[in-house]
Amino acid sequence: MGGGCERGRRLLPTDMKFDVVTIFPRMVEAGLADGVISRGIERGVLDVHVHDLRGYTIDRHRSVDDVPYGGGPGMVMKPEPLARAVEEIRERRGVPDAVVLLSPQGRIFTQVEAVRLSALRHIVLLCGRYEGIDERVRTLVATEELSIGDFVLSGGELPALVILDAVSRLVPGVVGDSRSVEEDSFSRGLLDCPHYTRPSKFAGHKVPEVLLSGHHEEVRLWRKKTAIRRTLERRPALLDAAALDDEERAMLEEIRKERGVP
Ligand code: JEW
Repeated sequence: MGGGCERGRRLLPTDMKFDVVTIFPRMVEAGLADGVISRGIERGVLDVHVHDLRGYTIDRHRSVDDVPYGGGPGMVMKPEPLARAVEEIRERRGVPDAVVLLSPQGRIFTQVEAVRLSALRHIVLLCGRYEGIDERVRTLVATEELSIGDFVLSGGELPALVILDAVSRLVPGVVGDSRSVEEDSFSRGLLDCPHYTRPSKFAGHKVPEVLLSGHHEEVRLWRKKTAIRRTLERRPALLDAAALDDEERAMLEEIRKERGVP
């Protein structure tokens, strides 16, 4: 999906290419069909190819897995189809900047990792299934290994879509209004402030008066303060890592005093 496209009037190359290798291509394609990623593809900014791993098998049964050496339950993904897939991608689409193996053993994917990957031009995502992948894929084919968090999943397809979404929205032109990307809570290192829309009274609960007041400076200060309060209450470790400016540090002090914490 995607590729060179008439953006503006000129024929321009895409800003970022992804290749996803999976035994469930329809599952990945379904995740690309709507939302941010499909918009990026339509605009010619993103180019995503999904490859069916079985297309890179050469045996009659199109096997992608086999029993583990040493015995034990479950199956292990064979190295040859994955290595062949990456080799063909290299030949047809150029040498990628990263070959990412999705796995629970990987480094945890965070917004910092998303920003790093968004500076690359071409990323291959390898999705595993079964009990795991032959170790030689990790050492010979992948350039890095990422996990999306400490929970059990059945395979790498959802992690690949998570990474595609988080990285794509950082590519200029994918998200319509670049202000929403800059203001995203994790880019600032704080949780988001509460949001309200009409009606001004719902189920007996009113929208905070300051948001109806039309005082832009007061609104700005309220949003900042509620964001810091929420971060302190729900994710205090984020505050240690956040680079707070003078105003934000003063607010944090105020909130700590209000709560009676030293
Ligand atoms: C991820 C690829 C391939 C999970 C998260 N979970 C798990 C797990 C699996 C097999 C053996 C041991 C643990 C399932 N699995 C994957 C899970 C990625 C595969 C098989 C994954 N990020 N990435 N949180």
